[in-house]
Amino acid sequence: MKLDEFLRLNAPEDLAALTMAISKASISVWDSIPFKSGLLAGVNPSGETQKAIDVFSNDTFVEALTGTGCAAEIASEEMEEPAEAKGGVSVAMDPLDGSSNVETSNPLGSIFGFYSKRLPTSGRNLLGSLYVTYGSMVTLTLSFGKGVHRFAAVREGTNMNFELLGVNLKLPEKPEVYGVGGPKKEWIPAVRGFVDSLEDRGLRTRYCGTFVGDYNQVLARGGIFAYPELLGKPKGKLRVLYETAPMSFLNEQAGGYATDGRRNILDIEPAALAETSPAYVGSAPLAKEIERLVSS
Ligand code: FDP
Repeated sequence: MKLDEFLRLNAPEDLAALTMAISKASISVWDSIPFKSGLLAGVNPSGETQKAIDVFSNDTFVEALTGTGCAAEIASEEMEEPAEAKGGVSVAMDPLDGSSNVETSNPLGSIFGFYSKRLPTSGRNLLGSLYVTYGSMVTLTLSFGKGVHRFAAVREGTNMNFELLGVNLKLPEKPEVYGVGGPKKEWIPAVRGFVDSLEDRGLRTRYCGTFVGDYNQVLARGGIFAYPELLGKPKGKLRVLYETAPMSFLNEQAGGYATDGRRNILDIEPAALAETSPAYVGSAPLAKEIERLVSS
């Protein structure tokens, strides 16, 4: 089944239009990566170097989302202020997740959260979320609150279309992999102890350096991804609105749990667009275990 048909049957009209626009724009982004990698183009609001591909993917998605007439505002990791539009859904996005992977051709991604309220707001106001992976395949994994479904881009003549790859994805019961970001010597003690115990339980490290790529492995194999609280960085690195809340929404729909170490990530009320939080996302028993360890 093609993405547009699936959306017609399973999504409200506005979310369907936004998702179709993202799917088309994601192919342009993917096509452009070889041509726009490595060219410096400034600094983003978090002080990180922007590459030309960061700017291109941001602008491509903003234009596509605005064109649907369904977005109220579009906030992005790459913009100081949201782009205002005339529709009803607030969109928060990380247009190119893991951009430090560009030169090495490791997986990249894009993350989108569809919120019912003006931003910043909590993940409890998410209507749906999706992420795209640019790896061995271009995949689009979405949830509108009724399970998690995945599509893959396939070529048909000169077009690329997204075809259904899997429905009602669930995290496997037996966890197999874990990936933890940040410098190991800066992990708080609870995280160090937890990771040692995962090793003792036979889980294997899988870390590619892109949140969506690493989470994608957790969804397929069971386990946990974390960008934890660090000794000098209590709020971690990943941004709540653009990254951790949309992924936590989807992870919950796949039967998992996501915490900042003290509470469900969806309960965080971010005060600023670029607010960060530690994130422990994956199989529910593991995420609850690290929450107990961090909060005790
Ligand atoms: P990147 O800075 O390359 O965009 O979104 C931030 C992110 O990537 C995540 O995708 C990834 O999980 C994390 O940062 C990697 O950070 P470290 O290099 O500190 O491990």
